[in-house]
Amino acid sequence: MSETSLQLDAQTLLEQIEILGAIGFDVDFGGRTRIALTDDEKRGRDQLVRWMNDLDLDVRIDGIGNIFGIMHSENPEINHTSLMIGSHIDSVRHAGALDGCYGVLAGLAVVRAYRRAGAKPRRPIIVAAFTNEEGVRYQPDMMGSLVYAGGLALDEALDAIGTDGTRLGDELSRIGYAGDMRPGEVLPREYLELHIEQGPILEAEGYEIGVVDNLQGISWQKITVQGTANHAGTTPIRLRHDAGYVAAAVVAFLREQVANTSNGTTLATTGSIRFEPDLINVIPRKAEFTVDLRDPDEQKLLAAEKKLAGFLASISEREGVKIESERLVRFEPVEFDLDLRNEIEASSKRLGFSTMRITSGAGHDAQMIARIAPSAMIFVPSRGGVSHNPREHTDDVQLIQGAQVLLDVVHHLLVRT
Ligand code: HGY
Ligand code: MN
Ligand code: MN
Repeated sequence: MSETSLQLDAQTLLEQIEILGAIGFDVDFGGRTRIALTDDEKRGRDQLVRWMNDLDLDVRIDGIGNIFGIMHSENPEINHTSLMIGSHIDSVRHAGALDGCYGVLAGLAVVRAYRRAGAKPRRPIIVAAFTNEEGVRYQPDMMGSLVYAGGLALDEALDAIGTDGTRLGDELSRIGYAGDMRPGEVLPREYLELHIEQGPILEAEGYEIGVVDNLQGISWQKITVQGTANHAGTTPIRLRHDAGYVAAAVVAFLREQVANTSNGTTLATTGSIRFEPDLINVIPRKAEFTVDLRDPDEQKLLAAEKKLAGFLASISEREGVKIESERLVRFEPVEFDLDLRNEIEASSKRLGFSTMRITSGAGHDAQMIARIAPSAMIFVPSRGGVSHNPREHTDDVQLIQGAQVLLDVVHHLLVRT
């Protein structure tokens, strides 16, 4: 079958992005919220399964709720022969419509091209939507692909307690996605993930396609500071054990002494912070906050973690507070498969699209699948580099270009088989 008979149905891809993007949409604030295993995410899952059934895919759900749509081929064996195209459809709060969803729906578009050409691929194609990629309710992030890749035991994942106190396994059963397939029962021969860059580089440098060389390391901690509540008006500064001040000092330290001194490679973020008793005239007795550290270089990420630990020890001494740190996530940097990267570059050039090699700042399911199969990612530009935000945007023409590259790479991988 020639590549010319494989035509991307761009219209349906764009329509499905819009339909899925409407699920969990917040008319007041903007953006959609489909946090893992919530009712809205279930609605998104149900819609995806309907679309997989429309394409006559063999739909399987595994024990952590990963959804697989299998397009069988002449070869009845699907284990270690399949080409997997995946990403996620869960979101952060008030998210854009593209993060994750674009890659899953582009996978359906690839299958649709084969169906429309009346062609059976030489090897099975599997479209995957992994559970809880964002990790904002249950940690770690990329959880479904991590369990699938054997990096986290299923039982441990099912017992994860969310930021809302719920148990992951109970929620998975409640929404009806506790599947019977054993995670990892079917492993791919290779894995591709098409994703928006979520950063500013492709747009700023003027390139159409990002060939992702590697993905930076990620370190997530939850830090709890125990101080002493006291009166804001009567307690002299020198007598305070102020958990609020300590938390703020740590956040400032991370920016000034960790990120700013790393010549821009180490990123430090405190995305969530909570005080108790959280009252205007009471010195906080307790502060709970998160730290997200990232760097493409493992040694520099270790150095950043060490610097933070040293500062926590010294400030707890100085301010007479107790500080505990709980590790939530720790993933080392990942290098993607060179052969697949070259295929992505060759397809982009065949299609006349400019490419640049790029590092992924965000975590992705591909970094987990890279543990068990050759994996690679294709990026398209994000307007203004904005993501995890209702303003996330990529032009239709750019979305279509990315999907065309994906289809071309799949065709060439299956033809060379
Ligand atoms: O945190 C990340 O980079 C991903 O969006 N889960
Ligand atoms: Mn994503
Ligand atoms: Mn994301």
